[in-house]
Amino acid sequence: MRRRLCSSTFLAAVASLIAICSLLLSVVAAGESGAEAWLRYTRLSPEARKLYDRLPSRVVILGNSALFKTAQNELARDFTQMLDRNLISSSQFTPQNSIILGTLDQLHSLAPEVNPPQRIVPDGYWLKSMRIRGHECLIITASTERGVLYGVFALLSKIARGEDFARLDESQQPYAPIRWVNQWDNLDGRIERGYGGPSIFYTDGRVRDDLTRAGQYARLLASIGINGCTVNNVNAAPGILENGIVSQLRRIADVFRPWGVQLSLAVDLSSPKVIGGLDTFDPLDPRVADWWRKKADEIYAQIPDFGGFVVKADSEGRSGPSAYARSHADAANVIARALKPHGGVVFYRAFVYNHRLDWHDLKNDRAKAAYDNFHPLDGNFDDHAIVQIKNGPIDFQVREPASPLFARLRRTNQAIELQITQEYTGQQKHLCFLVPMWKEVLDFDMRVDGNSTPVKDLVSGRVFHRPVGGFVGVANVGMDDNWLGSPLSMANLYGFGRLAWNPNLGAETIIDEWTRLTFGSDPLVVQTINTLQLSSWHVYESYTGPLGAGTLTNITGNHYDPGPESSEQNGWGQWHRADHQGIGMDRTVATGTGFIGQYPPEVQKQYESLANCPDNLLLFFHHVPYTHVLHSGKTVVQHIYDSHYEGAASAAGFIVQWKKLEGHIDEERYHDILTRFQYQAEQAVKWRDAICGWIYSISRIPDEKKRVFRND
Ligand code: GCV
Repeated sequence: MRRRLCSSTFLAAVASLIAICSLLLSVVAAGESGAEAWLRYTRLSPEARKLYDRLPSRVVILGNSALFKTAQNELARDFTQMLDRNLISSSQFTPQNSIILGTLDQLHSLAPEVNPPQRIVPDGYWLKSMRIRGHECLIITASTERGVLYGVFALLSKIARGEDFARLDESQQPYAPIRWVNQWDNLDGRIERGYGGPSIFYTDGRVRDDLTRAGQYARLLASIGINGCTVNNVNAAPGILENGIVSQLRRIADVFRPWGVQLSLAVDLSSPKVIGGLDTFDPLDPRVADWWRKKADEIYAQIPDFGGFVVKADSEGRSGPSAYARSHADAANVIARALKPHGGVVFYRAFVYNHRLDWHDLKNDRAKAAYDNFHPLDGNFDDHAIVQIKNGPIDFQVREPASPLFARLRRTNQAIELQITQEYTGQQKHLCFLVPMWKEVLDFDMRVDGNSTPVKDLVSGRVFHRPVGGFVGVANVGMDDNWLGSPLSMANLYGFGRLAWNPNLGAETIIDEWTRLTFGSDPLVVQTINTLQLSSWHVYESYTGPLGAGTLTNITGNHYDPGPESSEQNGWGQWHRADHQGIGMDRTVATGTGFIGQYPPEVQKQYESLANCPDNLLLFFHHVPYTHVLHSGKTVVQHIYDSHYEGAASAAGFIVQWKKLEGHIDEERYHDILTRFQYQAEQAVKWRDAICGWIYSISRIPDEKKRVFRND
């Protein structure tokens, strides 16, 4: 009997051991949805935890605002998660080892000897290990409360990535004050060009009751230093400014505020007429100015930290100042003046063009529109207005040169608009890490007045000493667990934030941080994912649009499938001008549209001559015969064939590389991403065959490697 009991106890113990093991296994196997993005803060191994043994367990919070509470909670929660340590919080410094959170002013009253090595600008922070009254302290300080929160996130990121720091003395400053995202959400809950599910803000014409996701989004944004979010589509419904909606929007601002994210709104210029009951929206009419003033006052009464407005006017059918023969500066200024007393700003988009261009006229060129519309107005915009300029002169294509307008606004605030949502770059179904592309634009030297003037210094206001400027990213996250629809695409949101904070960071550094935070630090995982991400833009470009050919995608439809013929013979102006003799837009000053003349002289020189123009932008600037020989020694047509075959092969290679990670990351994300790569590889073949077949059918020049046969 005793023996039987023993053996049954033993069996029960084994059974429960198996149950525990399978539970543990299922924890690993169940995987992750991606909802935590780069803020997973998983438990570090005992060995890795040792690195942080010397960090104090006591945290002193010198302020008591909502932002400080956020910082304190974030620190406490993530210390527990990562280090299995419970921090003891206090609002008083008593002499013992402590982590101290406070603004510089607060800190000075505690320890006047604490002096940062340089001035800390708003939102910047300083992490400093030092002895205070004989005790080891780690100070997280800043000139503003938001900066302290950013400092906390910086410390947590270091720990999550296993960075070995014994002592810290690091100050970080943002490159520019504007680091915002735009969401193109509609009140009905749909998102224009959103690929991550419905809106996290709205459903059925109203603000959602449950704004948990909006709060989590603000946390993600704050963790990478983003300080503003425009919560509705730039194709704005005038109704967004109705009183009933503004009081609902206030709830979004309330969940943003603890994270230091300011809410802003896209507005339609005709609002004074459409919802305001006036018979005009003429920006120079005093009644219109009065309407905007009162509207701003009303909003600030409800949302005291409101950021401002974004305006898309006279573009793609939107109303605009042209209705009253007024200028864009008139339109921007009437709104800027309403916002100024409250400290708000208006972003006026330079994305203004005629979408009914006559395509028969070879001199017409949509690329010229932003400069033509805004350069003559330089100096006419108020200080509280910022001209928001898309990175390229067309519209977020896979390869465009930097917009010349960046170099041509000397007396106007500007911000660059980058697109995180992958409208023309695979819609989150294809891997396309955009940081290398953005870096090319931000680092592009415009040679203004013959000096080094990279775009990042123009948009941040450094070159022309503008009071404000910066970076705007069109994010379009949605209700999908992983925010953008694909876990790997979140690297673009992370990368945007990191570049907006510091455009001098390398793409390699950014992706390495992101991969470690998102997937952990297994060397195989880090190396594989970094390599995939860093090659992905080039791969996507090679099978969808090599040589700067412009839009080969379905322009009149989904902006996703191949559709090279749809770009031509319509007024949208995303032309590639392919015919039986050659391909490319002639934008030269000598024989073409003259677009190149909008750049400063040294840049003009580079692009105007076929000999100097880089291959990857050749067809953006020149119309050449298919037999034109590139710098690489290949003909244009053969390059197009080869590029598509190489691109499709590389996309297939993504699957092979990814499969090496089986068992190294959680199953859920492993399988999700594997399925995406399998789909991408099929789509790459579809693109390859469509574009190669089309090029062959118009050029009639066979592929030297005899792979292309279609469309005869
Ligand atoms: C919000 C492109 C997009 C539009 C977008 C527009 C813009 O044309 O396809 O969906 O509209 O850009 O940036 O205003």
